[in-house]
Amino acid sequence: MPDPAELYDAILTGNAKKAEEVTKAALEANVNPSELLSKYMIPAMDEVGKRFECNEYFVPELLIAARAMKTSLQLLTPKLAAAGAKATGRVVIGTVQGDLHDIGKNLVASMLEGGGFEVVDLGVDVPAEKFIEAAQGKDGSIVALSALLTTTMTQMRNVIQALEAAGLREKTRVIIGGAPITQQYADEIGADGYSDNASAAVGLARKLVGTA
Ligand code: B12
Repeated sequence: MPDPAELYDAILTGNAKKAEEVTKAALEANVNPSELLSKYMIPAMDEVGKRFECNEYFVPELLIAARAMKTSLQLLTPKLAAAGAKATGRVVIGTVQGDLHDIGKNLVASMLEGGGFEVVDLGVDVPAEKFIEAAQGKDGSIVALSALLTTTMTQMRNVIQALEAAGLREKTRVIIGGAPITQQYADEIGADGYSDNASAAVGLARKLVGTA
């Protein structure tokens, strides 16, 4: 059986095939899925994030690491749910209405999953009502909005206003990102946080958990 510690390297180097192989073998050998996640997978994604922040890794490395992480997570998720492992928090993520760009959003979603969050991915071109529906009844959720177009970033304000109108604003945190987004814009529309990359999005979400 491969050593479960090999999972760390497989994710760090973006080797999805190896990650799948080690995860399958570890689960067959009854290694605790929460242990796989907390000892090898999350630390590997944390390291990916650090390397990205100091310009050792770039977007392609992030994407392949995220893909390897996703491959393992897909195998692990049913076992984790069965074991009742508690997620760090819940994030509802989507690209706003009118916008079809999803590479950055997917990366943020994968990194958040890697960071232990339960992620509900609503996809692209998501109208405000869909975000509301997904946050309703789930107090403490973080709503994460992505936009890549200057013409669609204005939808972010609509989502915040719709949360207010639905009486959910106090119970929900809103984080935003995407190429045209800035901290100044986040402040202007009353979002709770902004980050310009997927790795920092995890730190941001961790900071906001429990503040809603
Ligand atoms: C790939 C791409 C496309 C692909 C998208 C494929 C896909 N599945 O996503 C296709 C070809 C479909 C496309 C279409 C269009 N595109 Co385009 N596209 C791009 C391009 C080249 C790269 C975007 C990308 O994937 N970057 C890589 C990812 C990893 O980076 P990212 O998205 O910024 O995400 C990171 C951060 O921003 C942050 N982040 C992102 N989301 C979130 C969310 C949260 C909550 C947080 C915390 C952080 C966060 O973390 C991410 C990871 O680190 C950009 C150019 C650019 N440099 O941005 C143009 C660009 C965004 N597109 C542009 C345009 C104009 C269009 C079109 C209108 C073109 C046309 N005339 O049809 C259409 C619009 C379609 C639509 N309705 O959405 C313009 C936008 C101009 C503007 N200022 O509005 C750009 C800037 C190109 C340009 N320079 O003109 N596009």
